[in-house]
Amino acid sequence: MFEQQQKCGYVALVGRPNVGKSTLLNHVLGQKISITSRKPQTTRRNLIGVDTVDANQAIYVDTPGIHQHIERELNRYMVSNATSALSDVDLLVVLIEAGKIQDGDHHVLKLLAQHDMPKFAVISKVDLIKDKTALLPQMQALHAMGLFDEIVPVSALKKDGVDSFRHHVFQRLPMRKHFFADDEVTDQPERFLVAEIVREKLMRQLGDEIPHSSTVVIESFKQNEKITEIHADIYVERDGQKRIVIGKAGARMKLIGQEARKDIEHLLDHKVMLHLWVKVRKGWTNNVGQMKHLGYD
Ligand SMILES: Nc1nc2c(ncn2[C@@H]2O[C@H](COP(=O)(O)OP(=O)(O)O)[C@@H](O)[C@H]2O)c(=O)[nH]1
Ligand SMILES: [Mg+2]
Repeated sequence: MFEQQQKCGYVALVGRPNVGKSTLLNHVLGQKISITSRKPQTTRRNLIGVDTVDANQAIYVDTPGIHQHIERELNRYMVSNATSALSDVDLLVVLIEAGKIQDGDHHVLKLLAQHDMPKFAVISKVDLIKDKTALLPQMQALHAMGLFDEIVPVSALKKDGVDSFRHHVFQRLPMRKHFFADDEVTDQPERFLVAEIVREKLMRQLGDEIPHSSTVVIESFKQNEKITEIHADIYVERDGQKRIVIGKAGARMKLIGQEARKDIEHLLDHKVMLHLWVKVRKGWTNNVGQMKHLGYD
């Protein structure tokens, strides 16, 4: 492709927690790079996913959910990661769940209005609405705000509207030489993606409290021809949480390990031996020094 014909730009996916930002990114890329769960605040930091088709390259930035309930330093870290993405991109995409615009959305919309790059609204999870005419009032309300260049209804899970969304995004990209090679999908190192997979299984397997108190650090990552051997530490905040993660006779840890290993083998396309270890770091989610130590820099 001639470089002078190339289009390339950064596209931020933003919105309140749990609207489907990471799921949309994974379906745009046709590959899972960002972990997802039913629980809010699964994504903890900005993560890049690159969608290249011929002359077009959209560099998506998946972000943590934006919200106003800052309880701990970790929440502050997450929200400031997300809001930092509002400034340095070529296109802002806000996701709003099908149904109605909620208070949490209004907060995000107010922030968006302070930035003057082009903006799209994606109405997400439209599969949850049986009668599609019920979407019209929401689309009209978004239109009436006068903020958006496109309003695109999407169901990432049903693959509905995803290609149309990609197409609209490509159309808005500035003429610019590609930043990434055509086959690059993310800038994240494998170690980070592996830690995230383990964290996803924790998010999905445990109740409400522990997921938000836990994190995963890869201690070692050794690859030979036959197998990749990975040691990962799971950090929680209290001894009681550690007991729950381990489960009766180690049953829950075993399950988390099995599920994570399957996904990691798929990611690396290699046989994996995964060793998990649970450690306690009292109050780490509210301690900037400890957070830094655990990779939230
Ligand atoms: N029904 C339905 N659920 C979805 C869709 N997209 C995401 N979800 C679910 O919404 C929840 C939150 O998704 P996630 O991508 O983690 O949201 P994020 O916090 O905005 O990144 C998960 O349980 C997803 O499976 C969709 O298109 N349809
Ligand atoms: Mg997410």
